[in-house]
Amino acid sequence: MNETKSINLEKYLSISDEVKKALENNKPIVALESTIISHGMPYPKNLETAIEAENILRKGGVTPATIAIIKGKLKVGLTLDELTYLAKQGRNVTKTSRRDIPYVVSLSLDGATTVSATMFIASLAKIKIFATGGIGGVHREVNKTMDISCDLEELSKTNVAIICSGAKAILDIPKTLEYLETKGVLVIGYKTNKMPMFYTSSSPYFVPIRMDNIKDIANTMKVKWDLGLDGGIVICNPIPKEYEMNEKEMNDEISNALRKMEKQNITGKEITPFLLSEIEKQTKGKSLDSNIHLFHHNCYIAMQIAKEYYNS
Ligand code: PSU
Ligand code: MN
Repeated sequence: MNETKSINLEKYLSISDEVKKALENNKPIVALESTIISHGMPYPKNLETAIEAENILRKGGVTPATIAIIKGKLKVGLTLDELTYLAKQGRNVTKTSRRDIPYVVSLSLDGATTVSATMFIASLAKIKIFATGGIGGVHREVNKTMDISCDLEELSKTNVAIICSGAKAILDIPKTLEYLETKGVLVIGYKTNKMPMFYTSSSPYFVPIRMDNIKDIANTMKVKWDLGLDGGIVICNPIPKEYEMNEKEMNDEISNALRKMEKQNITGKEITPFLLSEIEKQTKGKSLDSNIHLFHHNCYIAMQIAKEYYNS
């Protein structure tokens, strides 16, 4: 059974030499997603942001593993050429969640992996830690649309800890927290009692658990998985105050973007990229700057968690 599994994996999975070496030597690794590059930000800022994210990790002695699907191969660790290609292609690349992986692979297509697909591929490569901007969640009009990101389901079953700035303010945060609780997903506020909302460091909603030091977080990860409590962990790291946006202003921008979305009949997986780019246009790039800063800060904290987790 195991043998079949490893033969299959080799056929589909392509791990870079840098990541392979780190895996073999049990050195800290942090996974990064690629939808944030192709669908989350415009070129060339997306490329600069992705390169800087990798640099933050390397500077701290942690190996970055950016994940994407290139010509049907599940890639763990991208070359600069591959990163540049994804950044330039932008939305021409298929936004790939767990659902879309078999389609993208079997037709040898290129896929930018979302949180769910990145977690899944990271776990195939035995990578435990993943940094990004924000996770998907329950959308505000869920009663009408049933729109719930498959990121939440992935978190319920895949053993990867994700460091993010909470869930985007375009979502229904209380319902997202409820869903995560139902699924037994551990949500930790790093140095905060409140659920950060991506562009803003705080919100009216409490996180279930607060932790103030990296050691406690790394130990908690170990205990959870030692006990066979399968599933992910969401570590919420608020955007640094100097980069956050005004909450009231942000809510107005979001309402405008949501109205536009309805008028233009945007549905399904197009919703998140549409809202992000509308908000970016409306705020004249200010939200993009916040997005970049919070993402890099998450990489920095993920670097510290990875070092603690692998070295203790
Ligand atoms: N948040 C961002 N930028 C992004 C995303 C989230 O600031 O690009 C992406 C992530 O890849 C996340 C996905 O997994 O959006 C969720 O999409 P959906 O809501 O369609 O599940
Ligand atoms: Mn959706």
